[in-house]
Amino acid sequence: MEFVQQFELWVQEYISTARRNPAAAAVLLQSQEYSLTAGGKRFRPLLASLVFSLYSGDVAKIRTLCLALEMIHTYSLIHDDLPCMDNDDMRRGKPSNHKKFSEDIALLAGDGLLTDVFSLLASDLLLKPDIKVALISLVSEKIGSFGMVSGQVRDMQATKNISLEELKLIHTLKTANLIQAAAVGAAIIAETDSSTRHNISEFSHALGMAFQIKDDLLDEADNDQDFKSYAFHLGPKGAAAELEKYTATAIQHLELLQKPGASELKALVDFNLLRKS
Ligand code: GRG
Repeated sequence: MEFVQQFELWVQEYISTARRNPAAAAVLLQSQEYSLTAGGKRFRPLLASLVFSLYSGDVAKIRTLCLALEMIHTYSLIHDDLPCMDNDDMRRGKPSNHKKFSEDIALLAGDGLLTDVFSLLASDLLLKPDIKVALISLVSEKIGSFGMVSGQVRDMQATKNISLEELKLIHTLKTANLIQAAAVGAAIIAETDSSTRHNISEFSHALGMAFQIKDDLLDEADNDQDFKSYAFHLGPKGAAAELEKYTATAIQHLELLQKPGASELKALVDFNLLRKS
């Protein structure tokens, strides 16, 4: 079975288990399900699965990490769309969560998704305790006050005078950090050595930066006037050159892994270059 189909089954199982919990408020679960199943690309779980499969075939071991990544991604999008943040009415061609439900439910749906990640990771019976602690530590570091949340605050506070250096930091924290958590989390579960993990960390940081620049370029029509985009700072050609640069760095680090199976990861790097959404 293709990994993404497998992942969709895991999401459905997760939703069914949540529904069986008598404490859960029905509307909260409906709101979470709405955004968890709204047609995301599943890029971060796919990345985790491809890194993991370089070292192990026991795919059940990355189920929780993959669910956690998508739950965090979903929470961040729900909150990002709220009127107090980006105030977006639409997401993935559908009404954003707070438009479909309400602001209070959307806020709490995100809070619940984020919190539930940690109980899921802590209670996974397939993972050894030291691995669970390492995953919880990695994920919380990448998305918390010293990671994605600060990226969002820096983004909100950015002004027209923002430097390219600050823009890169925002993109590292907002976007690359969760992509790194996917790849490094998979390397932790696969119990790889520290030099392998270092390469995977560098690879995924470069991929994360490339992912964000591609996103900027896809939105180019809106973005060349948006001072928070690479296109604004470097022009479309300069932004495309940065995309090439980060893509090449990602591939260099993949090659250092010296794994024939890394060709699938290379295909994912290329997918980012060519993607249309
Ligand atoms: C609210 C704490 C908090 C953080 C929000 C991640 C984020 C920070 C905001 C979302 C908006 C944005 C442009 C984020 C950058 C990352 C990015 C390119 C997200 C889109 O990811 P895709 O393309 O989305 O994987 P799909 O729809 O495919 O799941």
